Amino acid sequence: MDLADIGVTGLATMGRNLARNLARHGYAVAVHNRTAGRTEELVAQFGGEGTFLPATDLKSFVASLKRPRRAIVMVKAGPGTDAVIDQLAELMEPGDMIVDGGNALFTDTRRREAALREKGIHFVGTGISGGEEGALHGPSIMPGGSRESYEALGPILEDIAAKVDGVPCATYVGPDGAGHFVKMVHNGIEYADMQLIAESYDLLRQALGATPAELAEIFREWNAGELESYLIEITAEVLAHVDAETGKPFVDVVLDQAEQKGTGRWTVQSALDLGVPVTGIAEAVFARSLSGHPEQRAAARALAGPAVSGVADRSFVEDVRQALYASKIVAYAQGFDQITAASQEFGWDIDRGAMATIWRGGCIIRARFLDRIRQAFDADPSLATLLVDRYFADALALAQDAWRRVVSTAASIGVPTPGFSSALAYYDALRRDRLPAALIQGQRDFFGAHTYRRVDREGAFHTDWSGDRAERPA
Ligand code: NBP
Repeated sequence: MDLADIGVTGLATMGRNLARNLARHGYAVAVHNRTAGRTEELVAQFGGEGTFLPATDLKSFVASLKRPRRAIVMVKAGPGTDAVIDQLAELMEPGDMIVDGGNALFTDTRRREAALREKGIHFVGTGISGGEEGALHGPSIMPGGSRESYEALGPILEDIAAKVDGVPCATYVGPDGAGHFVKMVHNGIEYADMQLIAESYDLLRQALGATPAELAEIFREWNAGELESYLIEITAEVLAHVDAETGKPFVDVVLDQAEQKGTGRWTVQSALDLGVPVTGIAEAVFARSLSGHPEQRAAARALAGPAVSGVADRSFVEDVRQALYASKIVAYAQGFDQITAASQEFGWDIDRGAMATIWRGGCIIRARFLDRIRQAFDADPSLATLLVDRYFADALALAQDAWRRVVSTAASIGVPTPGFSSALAYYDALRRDRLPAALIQGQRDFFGAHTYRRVDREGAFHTDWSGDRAERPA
């Protein structure tokens, strides 16, 4: 019997398209789904695209794979993933590989990898971005796990991944949960990027009184410059779209409550644990949460606000473009800081330039700008922050006046721009010679004897605030 090069179990949107992508690249693909109907449907509809080996149960699925076996799990993240992995592990042998291509939480991936390593099975937690289109035509792929497993899997993953300038958007990320961690941060950055674009739209609409169709044109123009990206491109499409039923702009008939599946929230939770200020991502997650509280918003509608609107002229468009670019640089810099911190914490040794390289195509945050990030990390792999790379430092210097005008205009006309404002605050805080954290240290020592360090001497100190206010070494 002919055996499959690789298998996919879980044939909903993502798994089905990934299996088709593999088959289209000439791999014989074993396919399986808990509910057999999906497997039959795949083979009936797309069987002509390549070689599919359908299986009705996991035992025959595993039996149809070449050794060492490579099985990709594409099921809903959570308990379902555990159930499928456990069943596969029972059927597999040392040296075999289980690839989890779902959006698993990286700590779950670390746990699963450790458990399977005991059995000699390679567990490869893999981030896959690009949605259903990406899965079919070339996603960005972020595999973790052992280096050894990448030797067997890498060539296939690189084959089916998106390509930019001939370079595949897939590479080895690092051990155990590194792949899923990087995918999580990718999604967090996606949240921040979307929020910044949404703020640009809102501000221009309020300050200029521009229509969605006019704004679509502005985003189209922006997409021809340094902001060129998939998210700007689709923003123009969404803004230009007209609702067939009402004839109104689509964006005006959609409920203004943004959904979230959880990867943005995970990114912020992990950033809090790691002590990395990912303010852009956090503001984006919170902005979605705020939008989802209609009762509070209805109650607050009567609160006072400024009586001005339509205050800007056309030069404001360029100001907002600059503010968007500068805030975006900050959001990406913060995301890369989070990757750096986790890489150190978990000993992953992640190559940040390589991550920027595999995000250039296939994924949702693909953008021209990622090439600049790759160049920055290639030039200095130990870069303290992306903001100080020459290209980005110059871009921020060029943008900062406009950025400040945008934030102050937004505040004066009462349009919320948490993304722009917090990015600017982060930029200014990082630049500061002295931060008010010194005062906070004093407060902490006052009420809790938490001690402080001095600028002029080594060691920790405490002041006897309730007594003679003398300072003593702690
Ligand atoms: P879903 O996330 O909707 O999951 C549906 C699949 O999971 C079906 O094949 C279903 O089988 C299977 N499944 C479930 Br639910 N519980 C199971 C269990 N206990 N045992 C076995 N199978 C089980 O599918 P998707 O949207 O294709 O996404 C797959 C993965 O890829 C997810 O982790 C998702 O987060 C991730 N992802 C999705 C996207 C995207 O754009 N959709 C992008 C990137 C990553 P059934 O047919 O028998 O119900």
